[in-house]
Amino acid sequence: MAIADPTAPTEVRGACPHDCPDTCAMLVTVEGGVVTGVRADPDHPFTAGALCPKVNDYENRVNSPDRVLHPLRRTGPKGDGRFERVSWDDALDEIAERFTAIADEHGPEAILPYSYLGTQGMLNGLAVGDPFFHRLGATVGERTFCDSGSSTAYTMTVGPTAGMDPESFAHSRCILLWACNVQSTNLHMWKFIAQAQRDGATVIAIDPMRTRTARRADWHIPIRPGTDAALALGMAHVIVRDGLLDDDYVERHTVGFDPLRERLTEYPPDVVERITGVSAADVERLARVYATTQPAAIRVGVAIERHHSGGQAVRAITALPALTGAWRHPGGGILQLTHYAFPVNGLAMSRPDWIRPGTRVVNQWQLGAALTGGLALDPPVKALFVYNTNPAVVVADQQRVLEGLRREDLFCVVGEQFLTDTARHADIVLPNTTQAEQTDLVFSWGQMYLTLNLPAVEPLGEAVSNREMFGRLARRMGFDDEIFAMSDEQVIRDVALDWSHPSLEGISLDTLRETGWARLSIPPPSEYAPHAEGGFPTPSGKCELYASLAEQLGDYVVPFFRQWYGEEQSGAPVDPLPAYVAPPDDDGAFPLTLLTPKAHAFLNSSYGNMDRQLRLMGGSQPVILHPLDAAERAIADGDPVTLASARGSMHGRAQLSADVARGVVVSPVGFWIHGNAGATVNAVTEIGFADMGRAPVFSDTRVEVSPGAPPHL
Ligand SMILES: Nc1nc2c(c(=O)[nH]1)N[C@H]1C(S)=C(S)[C@@H](COP(=O)(O)OP(=O)(O)OC[C@H]3O[C@@H](n4cnc5c(=O)[nH]c(N)nc54)[C@H](O)[C@@H]3O)O[C@H]1N2
Ligand SMILES: Nc1nc2c(c(=O)[nH]1)N[C@H]1C(S)=C(S)[C@@H](COP(=O)(O)OP(=O)(O)OC[C@H]3O[C@@H](n4cnc5c(=O)[nH]c(N)nc54)[C@H](O)[C@@H]3O)O[C@H]1N2
Ligand code: SF4
Ligand SMILES: [Mo]
Repeated sequence: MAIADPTAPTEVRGACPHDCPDTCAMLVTVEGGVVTGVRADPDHPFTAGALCPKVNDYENRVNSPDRVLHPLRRTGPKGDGRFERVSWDDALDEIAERFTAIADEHGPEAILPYSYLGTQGMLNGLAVGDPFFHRLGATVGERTFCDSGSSTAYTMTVGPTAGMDPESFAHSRCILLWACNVQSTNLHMWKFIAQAQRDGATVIAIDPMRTRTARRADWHIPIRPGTDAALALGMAHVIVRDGLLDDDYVERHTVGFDPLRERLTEYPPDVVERITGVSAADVERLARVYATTQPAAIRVGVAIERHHSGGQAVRAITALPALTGAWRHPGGGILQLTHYAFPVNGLAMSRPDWIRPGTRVVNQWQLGAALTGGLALDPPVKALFVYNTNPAVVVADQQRVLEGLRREDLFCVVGEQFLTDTARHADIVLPNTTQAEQTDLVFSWGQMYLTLNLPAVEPLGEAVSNREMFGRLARRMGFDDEIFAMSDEQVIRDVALDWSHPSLEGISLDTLRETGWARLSIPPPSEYAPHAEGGFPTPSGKCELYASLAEQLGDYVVPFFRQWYGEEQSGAPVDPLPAYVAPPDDDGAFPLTLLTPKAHAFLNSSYGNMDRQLRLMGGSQPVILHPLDAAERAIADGDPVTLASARGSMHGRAQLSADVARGVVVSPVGFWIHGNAGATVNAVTEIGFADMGRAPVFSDTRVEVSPGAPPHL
């Protein structure tokens, strides 16, 4: 693709690459072949305004002196961070030799690919390495870090539907922000919520913490973590009891209402109060406001799934708009993920048909166990290839992950932009481009626009895109399949999307070159009511209050999260009716609950190394607790503290705030280990899976906070 003229200052159209629902349209300023600034495209209805505090100085990420710009080979002990520069040829030779030797000796399943959404574009994102690793015969890495549990629950209820258009929230009269910190994690959606609020809508935030979002709401409901299923079922109880149902909608567009009504008898408001900490009066009021103020919209956050009962919470919440008929109106219904609206050609991108029959699947959340013998894998993992993710920071069981990464007999390759805590452990680091240096086409999981990203400058140093990295590896391994040789443009035109799909009518690579982005060919937000007449893409075509898929498959993982579009996998039995299930009892040694939400100025662990963003986050890992909980422990604001669970401990800086409920501790994810005394929140978090979709349960972590640094530091 054309590179901008390197001499004149110019603006190039881009798309923010991050794993964020907003997928902003960026304008990248280039002067003399150098990126000198970025701004939000003012004409883009969703992005308009400013970029977020993470990305509004993206030029500093692109031009950072800390970028990895050449292939590196380790020279010191693993984790030490000492490397020497090597040529691409030498790096590729070494990888090919080691992979071949390991495959010969142990079988190719001894190679574990490991990736997530460091960049989200269709070319360089989730599926980019899959064809290579499937050809190799490597173990399949199952990616259920994020939203797999929610998506399983949501699709078993209403099917893979994009649900509400976020822009149609401007037409809502009642908005529930349920476990979603919009002001930090979905910033550009706020203007539509604010518009509705100005027009008289009631905005309600349901969150254990009084976040910057909750502060702007008309009503903040500080719920006990992990109990949302009970609250939603309590609301449904009141709605049924008080005759607030939309009988006609329930009759025509749902299945399973009778067994659900039976189940709801178990959730009267007083029982719900005992489970959730929300008073019975508030449960009643919430149910009435929600059911009687139409159109009513729900924005459900990803955070809700990270509890033992997380899937069932999403099931119960997703049932609400069908019970009240909220779907009838533009501005009514529920918004979970919009990506179902994009006809992504996952099968052609990921090539699950190349997976050799019987190849084992390892869930990426279990990396620590997989690397240290905990899963009793045969053959053991002998090689690890990490790209688009930073497991040393983002995955639970951190100390075992680090122990595994330090294994001298593990051949580890990391594709990265920076020397992350993970990359520091690599034998070979391969340099990857930023979004300003590559071509991509980006779908969104939080709005309805397709966005083209054009390269603004030549790649810095010897950095290459993920696509080019896997193209080079494939050629070195002798794989001659067409996909590895295709140009980016060819992939966009022929592979990435089903361009014949009605939602892409009038949109093509050529139109996108002119406009940069395009709204999908769907009705405007003021008219968008996709389920006004039912039509849910479930087995019955109705909203399944009693889920036939739960009955058939139990705890399955929706294809998007398994392989891009692999087979659905059945698992442990799941109650086909929503229910609240308490987390396992602890012995009382850890009286507080830890939440590790997203950092306002980081994108997961990205930007955890950037000065400005780190300063915005206060410079070091905070441990936020209620002043009364702190006083009981003789902890003052700013004190060094130890945060400990049955899993492990870490060091942080106490921050006292009545914004967190008593009994809850908040410590955001994303701070790097290096610079934080060897451990961050995932050294402490609970391991294991929730009730659906193999979502992690790290928000069911019981902890204690004590003054001072831990003895091992
Ligand atoms: N600034 C920023 N934005 C991001 C990201 C980032 O790292 N930083 N990451 C992106 C990604 S990958 C994702 S998945 C999304 C996630 O987006 P969100 O789901 O909004 O993110 P979280 O911060 O994890 O959680 C949101 C809120 O849920 C609350 N919460 C936690 N447990 C419970 C519970 O049991 N019940 C209720 N009702 N509330 C609960 C937390 O207190 C928090 O305020 O954000 C995306 N956007
Ligand atoms: N305790 C706790 N743990 C969590 C969460 C939480 O809320 N609390 N959130 C979970 C969730 S929702 C998610 S989505 C995951 C996110 O976890 P990750 O997807 O691992 O997110 P990041 O930490 O930002 O890591 C992305 C890495 O990819 C790199 N990268 C960016 N672009 C490219 C590229 O083009 N090529 C290559 N090779 N690399 C690139 C970045 O530099 C960065 O180091 O974390 C999960 N873990
Ligand atoms: S991280 Fe999200 S909010 Fe920030 S610029 Fe990117 S898409 Fe927009
Ligand atoms: Mo995520």
